[in-house]
Amino acid sequence: MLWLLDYGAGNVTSLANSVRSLGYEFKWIQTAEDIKNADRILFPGVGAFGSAMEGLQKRGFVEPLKEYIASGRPYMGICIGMQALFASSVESPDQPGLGVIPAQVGLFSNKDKKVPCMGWNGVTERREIGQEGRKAYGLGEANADNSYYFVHSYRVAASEPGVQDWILTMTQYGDEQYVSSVQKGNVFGTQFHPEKSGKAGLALIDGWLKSTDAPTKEGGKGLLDVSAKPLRAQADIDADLVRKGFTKRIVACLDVRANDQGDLVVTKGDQYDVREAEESVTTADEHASGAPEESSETLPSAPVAEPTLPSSTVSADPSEPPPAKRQRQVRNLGKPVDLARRYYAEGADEVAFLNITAFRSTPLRDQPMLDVLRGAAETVFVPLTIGGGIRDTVDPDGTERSALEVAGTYFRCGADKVSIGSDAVFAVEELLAADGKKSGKTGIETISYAYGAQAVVVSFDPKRVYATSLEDIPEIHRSSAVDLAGPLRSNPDQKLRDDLGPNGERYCWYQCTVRGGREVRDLDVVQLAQGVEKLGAGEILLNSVDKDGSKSGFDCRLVDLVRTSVGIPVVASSGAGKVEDFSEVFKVTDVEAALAAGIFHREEVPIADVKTHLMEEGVKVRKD
Ligand code: 1PR
Repeated sequence: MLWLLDYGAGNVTSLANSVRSLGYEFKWIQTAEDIKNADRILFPGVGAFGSAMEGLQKRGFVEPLKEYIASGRPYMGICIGMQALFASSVESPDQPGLGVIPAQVGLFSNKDKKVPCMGWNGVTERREIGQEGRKAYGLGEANADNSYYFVHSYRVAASEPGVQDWILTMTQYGDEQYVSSVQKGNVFGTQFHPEKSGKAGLALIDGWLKSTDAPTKEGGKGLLDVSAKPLRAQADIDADLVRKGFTKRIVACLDVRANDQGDLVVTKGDQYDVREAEESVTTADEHASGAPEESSETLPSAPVAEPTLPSSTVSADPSEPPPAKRQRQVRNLGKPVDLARRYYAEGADEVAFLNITAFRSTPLRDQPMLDVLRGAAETVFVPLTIGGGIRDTVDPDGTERSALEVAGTYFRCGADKVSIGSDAVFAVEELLAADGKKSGKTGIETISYAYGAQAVVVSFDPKRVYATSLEDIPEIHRSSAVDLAGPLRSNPDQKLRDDLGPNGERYCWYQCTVRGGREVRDLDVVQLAQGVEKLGAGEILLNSVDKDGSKSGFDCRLVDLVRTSVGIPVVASSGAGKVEDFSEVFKVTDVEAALAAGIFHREEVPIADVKTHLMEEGVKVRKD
């Protein structure tokens, strides 16, 4: 029997799903006694080193775990589950680790790179472990360019003395080489998340499960020990790491909402208007099932047509069903779980769900959306983000639900990150009003504290406000204004096509909106970006109301503006129409990821074509 260790933080559902998908059963460790009796243990740690060790201590698991490992039975640790093996971590210096590996976990330098490190990277073996060793650890063929998903700020430097005879694989991020997996005797640990690393990750878990199948308490079959194999030449390792390297991510985004028949569908707007251009007749039955009470798809500039009732159908008899009416239907581009599975199979590096009907009720009562997430997490083994309605809410019965509670529910259903929209704008407004003093109470802060910054994405929905001269822009927003015929901030030599306003305006500033673009606020996109970074967000999903659904390419000036304003990763979104749009945004800006919706939903541009094009253009991407 396989035992999974859950110390109560983060997304352990994904690992459970991946183990199930490989045909293995498991039990959750509940007591110290379970550890004593376990045959093999998988520890999927998420979050911070200190809270993980505290969680183990509180449950009385520390000593039993040390004894278990010393007994020679197989142990696999993931992320914090690997870091917990070390003596200590600079993340929580007063909190000792399990001390199995006599070395310390350190912090990435952010001089030449973004921290947290979030994305796909290659690994290369430290020793000559041969085909047999690669098979035992599910590492694939010798020259396989497998990438794995990493999310972390702390790492073990490859030069750390105490870890030398433990290093199984190494990875490079910026100019640092660090330990991406360890192995010695019965112990195996990965810094990356195999349960979120697509087919390569599943193969790795499968390798460990197969090679530790039916072990005995005395060690049994256990694991192949490769820790004494001869070292590879450092020059070969260096060359391998440079060739593999950190990749740019391609994200598929699904805007999900209830249509007029009450079904959850994937929809897609142009400038956030998700209804068809033409009116059509909605039947009486469809009306009866109820359209959302309030939804975010209606922009002031694109009002939904008022229902018009043909006079011949109007009846005064209340016993008759309500008459048919004409209105613009919500665009239906497919079922959320089916589409998410398709994108996973096609090689998407991440999948994001934005619940755009979330205003109408509290997200925790939205069972269909939670089911979508659970359904997707069962078979989609890349990171999943969920957004929409993540804020403090009150149920109709008066029960208060915090943003943290909403996020926690999503994580337990299989989400890896939550995306906060409107609430982030309000939080930054409060922050500015308080002269930059944090309250500690906003959703960003509470979720980031409990689950780590990497779990908190903020989704921006800015709109351009055009001006013919800089003086026409309010002074407070002038420093973040953009010259639409000028160069990029990050790269003044970069030639970019002019992108003037509808009346030839040369400048614009980017104004933040809330409630799906319906309401503008007196906040610019740089204020928002710097504010959410200060509050503890780990990533920015940068939409553009102007570009959404336009297929005219990403707003590279907007992407560059935000990218150069913060140190956290940014995902460029809105406007992708062809493969060249992706190479443009990656080449002219320093953005970490690019997201598209419409072209993927309508099968106009396959994800594989985007990746092939990027590889041809010399942009590193994950090969599936
Ligand atoms: O404010 O925390 O409840 O979050 C609501 C979330 O829902 C926000 O992240 C907001 O961006 C999103 N949202 C609200 N209304 C809409 C709408 O379309 N009516 N969708 C909406 C925003 C934009 C992107 C889209 C890209 C790429 N959709 O998600 O996927 O623009 O599209 P493209 O490649 O087709 O151009 P809260």
